[in-house]
Amino acid sequence: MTIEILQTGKLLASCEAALAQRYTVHKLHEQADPKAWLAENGARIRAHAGSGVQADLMDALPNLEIIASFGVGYDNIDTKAAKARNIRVTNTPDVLNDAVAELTIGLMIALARRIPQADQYVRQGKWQPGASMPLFSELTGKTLGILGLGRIGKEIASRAQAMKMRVVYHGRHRQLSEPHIYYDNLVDMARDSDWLVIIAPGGKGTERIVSREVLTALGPKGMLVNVARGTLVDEPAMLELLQNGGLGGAALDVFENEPSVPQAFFALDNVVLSPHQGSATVQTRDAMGAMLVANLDAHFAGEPLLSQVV
Ligand code: NAP
Ligand code: 8YV
Repeated sequence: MTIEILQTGKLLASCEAALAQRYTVHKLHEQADPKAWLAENGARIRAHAGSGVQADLMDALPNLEIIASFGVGYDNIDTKAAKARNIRVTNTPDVLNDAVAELTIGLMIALARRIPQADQYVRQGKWQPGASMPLFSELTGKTLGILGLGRIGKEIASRAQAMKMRVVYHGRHRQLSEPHIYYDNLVDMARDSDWLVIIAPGGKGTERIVSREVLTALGPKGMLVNVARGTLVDEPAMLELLQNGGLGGAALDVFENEPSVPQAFFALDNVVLSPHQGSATVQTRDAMGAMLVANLDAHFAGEPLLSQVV
């Protein structure tokens, strides 16, 4: 008898194929009446593959043993509820560090040099004899404050150093093995930085920690990059400061209510927008899918999990 598992959303094709080879996969998002399907079949489900699992779904799956999440961030899983029900939770750390760090540096250069705007300038025929775009800034010699010097933050730091930037960081703890200057206060770090990159986890503990005060401290020449979660930033305050010159610019891969992005951002020249693409390369997404599957396989073989968060 094969093990029955549940998806509640579409997954990467290579990941879905690997799951289908090993397990009987049910797709809740393809059911005409998901609630009725759960009532009838929920008790047979032993694993969830994907992301975004809340307590009500756990209750509808009384024999759920494991939630194998696609992604390193697990702010969209109720880990407290999982723990209380003895459900294990896994994620996909490390395999995406390089891809996210690459995109971060890419967004920084794109914003500093207005690469998307320059592309539009040429395409729209504005590059005429005698015409030129304004001069912009560069990364060289600037100070980068990293909020969250974790697995991905460290990869961003080493790439930023290759861009001849000075790196400082803020987190809840000083990391003695790191050579960069530590700030225990985020406002102070923002005040001393030219760039602020956000790469700490989402969830209740970090909600809007990049407050109006932090953004104001970063200031009119300051550049913000968010590749973590939209929830870490006071988005209305950020928008207002970008509009009135209180903040120099922003490169945003994540948003508070994504994929819905406030239209007001579209009118701003000091902004670069990206649709949550941090890990979005074939090689990284394949590796994330393989890790999700490997966690399920380990669980059902009674072996140690690769990456357990609960
Ligand atoms: P990680 O290794 O756990 O690092 C997280 C860092 O954040 C740690 O250095 C931690 O330091 C700091 N931190 C945690 N809570 C904090 C708080 N309340 N205040 C200040 N700092 C805090 O995580 P990671 O693997 O680098 O991933 C980071 C996040 O990136 C993920 O959770 C995910 O949301 C996001 N992400 C986004 C994309 C994308 O596509 N845009 C892709 C992958 C990941 P302390 O413990 O010292 O506080
Ligand atoms: C997404 C991410 O998970 O890993 C994370 O935390 O934010 C991304 O890698 C990925 O876009 C899948 O939805």
